[in-house]
Amino acid sequence: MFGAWSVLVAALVAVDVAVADDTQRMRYDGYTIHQAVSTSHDQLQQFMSETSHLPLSFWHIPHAVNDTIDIMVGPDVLHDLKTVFDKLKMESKQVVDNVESLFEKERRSVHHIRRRATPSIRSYTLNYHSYSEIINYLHAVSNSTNKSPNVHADYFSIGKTTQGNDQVMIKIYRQDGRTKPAILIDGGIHAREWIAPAVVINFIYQLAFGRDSEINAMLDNFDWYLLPLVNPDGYEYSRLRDRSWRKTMNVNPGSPCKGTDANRNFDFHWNPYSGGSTNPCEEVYSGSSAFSIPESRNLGSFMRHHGSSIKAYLTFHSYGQYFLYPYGYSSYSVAPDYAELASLARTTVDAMSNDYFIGASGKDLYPAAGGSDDYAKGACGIKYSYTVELPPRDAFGGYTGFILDPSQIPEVAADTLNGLKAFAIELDRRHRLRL
Ligand code: 0X9
Ligand code: ZN
Repeated sequence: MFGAWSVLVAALVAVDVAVADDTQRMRYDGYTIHQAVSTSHDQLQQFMSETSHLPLSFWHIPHAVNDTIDIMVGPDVLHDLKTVFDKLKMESKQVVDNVESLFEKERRSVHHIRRRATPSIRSYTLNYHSYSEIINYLHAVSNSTNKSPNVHADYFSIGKTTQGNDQVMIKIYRQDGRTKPAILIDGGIHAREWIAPAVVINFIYQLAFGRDSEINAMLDNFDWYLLPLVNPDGYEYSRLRDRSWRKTMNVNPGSPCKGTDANRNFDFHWNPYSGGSTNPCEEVYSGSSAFSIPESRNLGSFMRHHGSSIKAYLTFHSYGQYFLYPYGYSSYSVAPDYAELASLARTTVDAMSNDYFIGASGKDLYPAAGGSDDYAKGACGIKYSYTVELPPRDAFGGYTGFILDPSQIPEVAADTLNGLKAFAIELDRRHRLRL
């Protein structure tokens, strides 16, 4: 235990130094966020095409008619954006007056909690952490659980990212001589959605050290594969250089822009023209081909190799409070067994106090091809595959989109844990009945 603590303290010092180097950080002084509502499909489509040439950052892509569109815009482009709003007679309001202050407030909060933290494994669950701290945490979890008689945590890499970082997974299981089905959970495909890895880190803690009857049942009935950070390169870039970064960090030959949207790059009905892009400078760039980047390729090959034992896959994103099931590759493609997926989602959401919208990715929301959820189900036969968009929902009614203060982590994690407990109980019931 002492060993794990000293690793932890060393890591905290190293990261503080990195955070102190602010010289190359992208600043968002004078950037504003606007929330608009579209009242028809036509208007939404027209809006997307009229703004396609503008350098906007969509924090919340319009999911449906009457859903909000959250857009971050720089001071130089604000006039052009407002012209489009006026032209299409769309109502909008400015919900953030200075994005840089929002980011700065979060940085201060992270720093403050870090300084007050007493080094312990639990302290990792209460804040956002660097990639190297997350690695140390997973090491510490596996070192301590492996001393207990029957709960094990095996730490391994599923492969390396473009920048040579390991995509680190931990398998948590109870060794009792039974062969069990497995559940795969990941977070952090999108760099800026920090609450997602934080929730997975909290869940790892509960599985490894929580001992209530539901956690015990979760370990009696399933093996758990947990990958808290699918995209460590992008995550580090969002921590140290650009808080709004979504993609991976690969170089795109012939383009000045880096990165691929890993959730557009999986090899199942891959199609940049469906919710993705062929332009490397866009946030939803689908890559030069399916599985062109290692982040999605490695995760995909893990799913393929373990597909027959994995019964469920949950991939955590943010934000909006959606519990989505496949398929997402087009608006016309709902999984044939969608009713079973929807009812398991209903059981899960009923156990949570935050209200989640349940729906089919492509049909009920927006089509986006190349997602990890579609690949898990369509190419690997993982029946229960979901994308979970974590809180907040009303992003600007007190919360601020991806910028969820670290003091909110415990509440979101505890609510998600209640959902996961109900999910595992119901999945086990169906498994036993061979449903
Ligand atoms: O667009 C995405 O990749 C996800 N939403 S997010 O705001 N976190 O970016 C939703 C993915 C849903 N699944 C598929 N379209 N396959
Ligand atoms: Zn996402």
